[in-house]
Amino acid sequence: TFNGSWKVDRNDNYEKFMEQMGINMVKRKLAAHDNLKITLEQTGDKFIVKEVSAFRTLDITFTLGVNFEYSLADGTELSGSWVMEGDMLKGTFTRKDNGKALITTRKIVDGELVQTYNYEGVDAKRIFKRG
Ligand code: MYR
Repeated sequence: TFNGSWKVDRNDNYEKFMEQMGINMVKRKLAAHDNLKITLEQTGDKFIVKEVSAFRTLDITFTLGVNFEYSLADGTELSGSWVMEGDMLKGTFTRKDNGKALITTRKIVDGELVQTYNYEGVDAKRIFKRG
């Protein structure tokens, strides 16, 4: 189960990914140490995600397979949805400003929540521990 609170522990290639997203160096440096904490609460097909970081606090609700809007901390707007593929959550989002795809997945691996990101050929991961 994904339910519970997760604190980011480490990143893999996240700065390169943010660079590919067009985020400037100052913001990348800040975002690499954003102390992101997400709390996931799944009930059937519905999720409530509480996101807390150095930048902001927000609640997101979505239903698997149903499109919703999400804005990144820098204001970039995405639209897309999450689906379950086996025991993995897969999110397919589109940037509203340029139409390009951002693909993300969440999976529990050895008790950690591994979130992958792909944008325009660059892959990254953020790995969260319970807490
Ligand atoms: C959620 O489930 O947490 C809400 C929806 C998330 C949508 C996709 C998240 C992509 C985040 C990319 C961060 C990029 C920073 C440049």
